Formats: sequence, structure tokens, C-alpha cells
Amino acid sequence: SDYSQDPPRHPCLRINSKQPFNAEPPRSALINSYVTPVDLFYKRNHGPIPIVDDIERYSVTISGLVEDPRKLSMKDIRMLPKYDVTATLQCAGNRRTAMSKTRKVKGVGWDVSAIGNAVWGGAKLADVLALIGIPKLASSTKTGGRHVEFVSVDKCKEENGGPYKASIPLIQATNPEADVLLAYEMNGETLNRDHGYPLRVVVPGVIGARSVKWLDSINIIADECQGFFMQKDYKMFPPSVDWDNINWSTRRPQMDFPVQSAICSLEDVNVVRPGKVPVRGYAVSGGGRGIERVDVSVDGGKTWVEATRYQKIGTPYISDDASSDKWAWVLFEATVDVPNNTEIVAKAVDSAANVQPQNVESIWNLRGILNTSWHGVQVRVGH
Ligand code: MTE
Ligand code: MO
Repeated sequence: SDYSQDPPRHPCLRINSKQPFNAEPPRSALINSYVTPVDLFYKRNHGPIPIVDDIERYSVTISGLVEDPRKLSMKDIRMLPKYDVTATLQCAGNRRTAMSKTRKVKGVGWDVSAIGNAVWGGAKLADVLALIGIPKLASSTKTGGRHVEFVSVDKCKEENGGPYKASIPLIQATNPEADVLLAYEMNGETLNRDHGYPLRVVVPGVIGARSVKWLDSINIIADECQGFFMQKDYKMFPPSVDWDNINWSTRRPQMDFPVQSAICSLEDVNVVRPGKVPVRGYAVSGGGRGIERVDVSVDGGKTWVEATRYQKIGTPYISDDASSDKWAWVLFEATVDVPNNTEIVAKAVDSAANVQPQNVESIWNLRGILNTSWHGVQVRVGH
């Protein structure tokens, strides 16, 4: 493994692990703009950043249970209609550090910023698959394929030096409305090496782990991918399961992420002047569900005020409306009165009326994934 070729990174990133490089921006970077700048976008890797330098010779092999296996060049992919999809990518490990505080979990520690919102530009996977003869909205191929596996160029220790890989159901891959992309642009620029140059998968509304970077090949397969990150990781276990009684085969690989929000205008502990305090942050849900509401409390959840929500400044956000970005977060803001020392908490409600759980204990799991408990910050009033 060679990390000496890793690209330079923004000095503001908080490094959670150097090799592989895992880092997140300060909270404030997330609420400064609706679209997260590329250099401040969290970076989550399982090995060194691969180098793909001969773009003329680069291709994606599509094979497996298909009648017409093919190699697609970057030119072939760029020839398909280009879509710009604004989608929030969130690591399943976002907010893991806080979960670890109640009971130890295994995994890279993250504060609340293993998440970002970007405009991904590329071809729809549904169009790519149509090109090789798999029709739109197909749930199986004539040859028995039901899942689409993405295999990367990178190498990681969890796969014993093999490539990172993951899969999604064929029905999602061939559904144009699911907006699954083979992306070559991020925020209008060529995708950079950290984020998957020259081509990555973006699966909107699903945990980041399925959005495979540095795509090398696509396999049409009968059963879901048997790789480490599908079978031995990124599964949600109940609090009763620990390392001595775990049976990985009893759970499905996590796909959609649940409703989430976090306060980003305040740190864990803050000193504020008495009076009005602005509370700002992000809220997002998986599966294309919009955010119906964000509630903020300054008395531990006895009383609540509703925050305002927005995506584009000047356009009111309406959840699940045609004018809103269905795969993207909303930013929220509320101004609260803080007369004395207290905790400020926020919780979001999605369009299916799913609500974040109050306590982390009820959702604790040994891998520390999907901490979506109410996010709280301490405020001390200084005079
Ligand atoms: N793809 C490859 N090839 N290798 C990886 O290590 N990490 C995954 C996913 N795709 C990963 C990958 C995980 S766990 C997440 S959360 C996202 O990429 C992070 O994407 P980002 O670094 O662009 O933010
Ligand atoms: Mo992740």
C-alpha cells in the first residue's frame, strides 16, 4: 500500500485517519453553502487513492449475466445524455464518535460532518445499462441477473488487497427516476482523485458506501455482491449483538439512510451571550424522502420551536415538491432565546413522518453506524 501518491488536501479538514485518508470539514463549512465545496467535502477511503492517468485507455467493463458484455470508454459514457443531480452523500459512520461515548464501537471516529451535498454530473446508470441491452425498469435479465455490482480500481485490506466493491438491486439501477449516476463531474468540475476520478457511482438516498469510486467494472449478478463491505460491514445490528455473538448473515446490507439532522452553527460546548442564539444545521433523509419539519428545543425536549428550512435561498422549500431537490439536504435555521446554561437539541421529521430517535442507546450498534439520535450542543451563558 502506497500513500505517498495521495493528493494534497485542504488544511481545514479534520483528519480522523491518515492512512487511509479519512477527514471531515469543520461544522461551519456545511452550513456556509447549500452545495458543499469539493475541497471541504468529507473524504472517506479504505486504501490509497489510485492513479488513473491514461484516460484514453480507461474503460469500464460491463459483464456477468448479460447477453452482450462490453467495454465502455470515457467517450462512450460522455456520449450519453448528461444529468446534473444534486444529492447528499452521507457516510453510514457519520456521528460515530458520539455513539462510541455511550458504549465503545469499532470504526473510524466521525463528528457530524461525514456528509456533504454536491451536484454530480454524469450519465444515468439506467442509460448505460440500456446501451448493453438491459431495458429500463428491469428487475431481472434473461440470463438471471438481479443485482448490479460495482468494482473499483483501488485496493483495500478488508478485501485482502482486492478492490472495494458493492452492489445495488437491478430494479434500482435500471430505474431512471432513481437517478443512479456514473458521475465524472462534481460541482461542475471534473471529478478529482479523492472523490473517484475518472468515474464513480452515485446512488442517491443510500449510504455512501454503495457509491463506489474509481469504477473499474460493472457485473450483472444473480445475488447481491459478496464483498466485505456488503456482507461483513455496513449492517445495522440491534444493541444486544456484540462481537462474541454476531452472525453477519442474519442482517441485510444497509441501503437507504434514515432521517438525520445536526446543528452546525455551534460546537459541542459553547459560551454565548445571554439572549438570542441562531441555531443552524442540516437535515436529510434517505430514499428520496423530503424533510417535513425540523424542531429545535432549548429545554431538553419539553418545548420546541420549528426551524425554517431552505435549499435555494429565496425559494421556499416544500418537501417532495417538484421544485425541491429530492436527494438533497435542507439547511435549517431557528433563533432561540437562551436565558441560562442549557442544551440545545434538534430533530428532523421526514415526509414519511419518520422522526429521529431521542437517545443513542436505543440505536447503539457494534459498528457504530447510523447514529441519527437527536443532536445536542451545550451552551453556557457568559456575561
Ligand atoms: N469507493 C471505493 N472504491 N473505495 C472506498 O474506500 N468508500 C465508500 C464510498 N466509495 C469507498 C468508495 C464510502 S464508505 C463512502 S462514505 C463514500 O465512498 C465516500 O465518498 P467521498 O470520499 O467522495 O466523500
Ligand atoms: Mo462510508
